[in-house]
Amino acid sequence: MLIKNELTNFLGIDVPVIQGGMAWVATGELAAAVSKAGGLGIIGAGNAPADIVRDEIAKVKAATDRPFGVNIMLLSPFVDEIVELVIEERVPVVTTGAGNPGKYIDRFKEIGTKVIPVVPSVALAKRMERMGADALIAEGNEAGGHIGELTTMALIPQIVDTVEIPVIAAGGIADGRGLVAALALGAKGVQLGTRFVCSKECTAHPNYKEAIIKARDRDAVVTGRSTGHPVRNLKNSLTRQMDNLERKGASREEIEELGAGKLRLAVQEGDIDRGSVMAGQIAGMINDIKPVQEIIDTIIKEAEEVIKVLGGKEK
Ligand code: TUI
Repeated sequence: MLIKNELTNFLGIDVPVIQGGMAWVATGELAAAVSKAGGLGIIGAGNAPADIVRDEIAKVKAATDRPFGVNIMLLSPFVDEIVELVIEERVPVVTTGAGNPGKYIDRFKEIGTKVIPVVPSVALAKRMERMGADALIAEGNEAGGHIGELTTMALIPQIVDTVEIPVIAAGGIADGRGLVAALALGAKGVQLGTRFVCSKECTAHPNYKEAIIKARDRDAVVTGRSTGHPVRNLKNSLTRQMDNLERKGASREEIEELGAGKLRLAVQEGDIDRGSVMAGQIAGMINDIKPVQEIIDTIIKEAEEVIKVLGGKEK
């Protein structure tokens, strides 16, 4: 198999495909399905307290012995209790988002939990490597949810050239072509979010999945730029209301208040007009709901075909 490398060996997975730790969306069901299919499934802790996340960890452990991870969203008020939970449960891998996890890294490493922070810049990549991160997820602006400034195309090679640890590419990737492109830029694997939302095992409301399927190339827009926490989500009443507030020069508090609870509203209640339907720019390319195993198998098959066409040799 062409696709095995130092990252798959290090993580103990079959294919270099990691599932994004999406708040509310990345439940134990989805994470278990991805890990069973040979990738790395990730539970998204989001803004949930430890008791909720503990149940999701139990679901994965009951479904598979394969490695999995928990994503810690560093803006959450429950970060400290999630850190304790992950340590108590000996979760094999931690990814982090929306901040600098530096002060927690040593504690994870002490118990052998692998730490993979999401970084949006070369500066943070360097800092994370110095502080002991095992690998990095370099996430481009094409991604859904909370995003950085740089595109995947520009960010990946710059980070790859700066650090020694493996880099995983995220943002704008949903198929085998994207995987090969990421490998060409020097990444050792990819993280997919939006593609896995439209999987059979994902427990998000059917309306949420349908909104991604209906989305076209320019529908995944950025709101909340003025708050310092820009978010990419599908255009709807909420994004228009956000735009109006921002244009009027509303305060950060006012804009954040409008956004509060809106991801849950879309994911769980299925209110895709007033809720925040976080999704990446690649949403326009996703046209079906497939089982996780089929998503992963298709990506690998496509990637191998692309490599063959490009003149690579199969091992
Ligand atoms: O974290 C994500 N995506 C997310 S988190 C989220 S929940 C949320 N909802 C509304 C507003 C804010 C958050 C929804 N989607 N992706 C990983 C990611 N991390 N993207 C960007 C970053 C990031 C940004 C700044 C990581 C580190 C960072 O560091 C700043 C610093 O403190 O140095």
